[in-house]
Amino acid sequence: MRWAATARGLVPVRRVVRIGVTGLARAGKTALLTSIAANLLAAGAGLPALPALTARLGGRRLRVSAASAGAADLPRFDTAFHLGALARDPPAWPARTQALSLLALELEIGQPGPFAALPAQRVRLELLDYPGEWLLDLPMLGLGFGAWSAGTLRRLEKRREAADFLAFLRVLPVTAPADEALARSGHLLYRALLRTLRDKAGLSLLQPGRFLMPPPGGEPPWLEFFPYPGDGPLAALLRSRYEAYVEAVRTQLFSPAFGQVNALVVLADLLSALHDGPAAFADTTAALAEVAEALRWRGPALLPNWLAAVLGFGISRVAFVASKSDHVAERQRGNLAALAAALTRLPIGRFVRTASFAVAAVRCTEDVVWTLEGHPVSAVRGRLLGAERAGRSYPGEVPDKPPGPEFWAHPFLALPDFEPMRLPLGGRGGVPNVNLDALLAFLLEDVL
Ligand SMILES: Nc1nc2c(ncn2[C@@H]2O[C@H](COP(=O)(O)OP(=O)(O)OP(=O)(O)O)[C@@H](O)[C@H]2O)c(=O)[nH]1
Ligand SMILES: [Mg+2]
Repeated sequence: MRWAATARGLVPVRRVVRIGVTGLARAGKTALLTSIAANLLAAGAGLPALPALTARLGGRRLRVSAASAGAADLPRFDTAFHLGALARDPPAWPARTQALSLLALELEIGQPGPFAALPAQRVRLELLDYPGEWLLDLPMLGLGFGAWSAGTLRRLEKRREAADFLAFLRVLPVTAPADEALARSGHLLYRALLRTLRDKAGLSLLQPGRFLMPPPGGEPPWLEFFPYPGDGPLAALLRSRYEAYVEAVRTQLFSPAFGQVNALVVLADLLSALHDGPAAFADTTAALAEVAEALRWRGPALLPNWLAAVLGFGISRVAFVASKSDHVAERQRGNLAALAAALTRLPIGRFVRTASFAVAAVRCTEDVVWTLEGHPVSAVRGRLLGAERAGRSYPGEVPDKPPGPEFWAHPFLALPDFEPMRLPLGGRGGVPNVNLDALLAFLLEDVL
């Protein structure tokens, strides 16, 4: 712990720990932030909400309170609103996140045993809720316009939804003029295509993310580009816009107001990807691998990981988290965490601590043993959204590494939409979860 000399004598310096919660769209980020806030507040009130974290404290006192958003020019994460919705009868899940927001908590951690009379360590814990679409802008940081266009077009060639956009590209000569109307038509076609691929085809690996979820404060004119394999004045115009885009992403990521996170959580709904079939699984895992790769090899203009670590800033911890693990029973969750680690090829570097977890931020089910065709299986039981009574679900075995063709021959059965359990004390008693305490103990290890 660091100390500062003040008029009151030596007092501990308040540390700021900033954690970015990222993940593909609908992966469960907002639910995770809500649950972290509710459970930390409950643990701070002495309730047994986060046993692994409390054990890590080894008897030291923990106090938690909501902190003011401070001077940060970021919208505040509305914990009361989200928790209120979860605590309603019937409970409601969060709506889709439209913009970045910040959750700030004040932690006071008492000194150990003989030093208990000394002032507590104070930590301002900040968590950022990112729109899912933005995560895939990270891999673009390391790519030039040509390579990005080529990679993107290769993926699009396989999609019939891309027919109109690809037809537009086919009639464009390689040396097309730098014409604003052309740039605009191409951009609008490409942007509409991204929306279709997200909303109708359920794809994740869609770039640039800010085309789907624009940044706050209006759209800058340089947003108007699209992937284009040409090599003339139009290509030069689009390249300059692409570079301005990438620069803006980079600046936002490292500006104190916007990014500059110490730790990153990358959430992925791997169970839904397994359920949706080989194409959806390939799309999700390619997106995840691209993100892990972007964290591994930072672009040349960024500080290398080791230098950032030496200078004491930059991302020092990354947790890859398979979300919604309450869809499967405890026996399967180890496999789920192992699958997340295999897909991201952990560890990702010498100076970044990495780990994978299978978490349910808002646990909707309990484990039960079910006899299926004469054999006992570990299943789960919970109330389906809108249903009167609880039902059982056994989605099947979770693979611990990327599955081969034999897995897809017997695909994952059911992945129903569960309703959150009724919250104890209207949310003040915390939110039932799976493994949230282990995730927090990892993220906060440096201050614990
Ligand atoms: N069973 C279960 N379902 C969950 C859990 N967390 C989230 N979900 C489901 O996943 C949906 C999306 O969760 P969100 O927290 O809104 O996801 P998000 O990542 O913030 O989504 P965007 O803001 O759209 O990117 C919810 O509406 C729930 O249906 C969980 O812990 N368990
Ligand atoms: Mg959200």
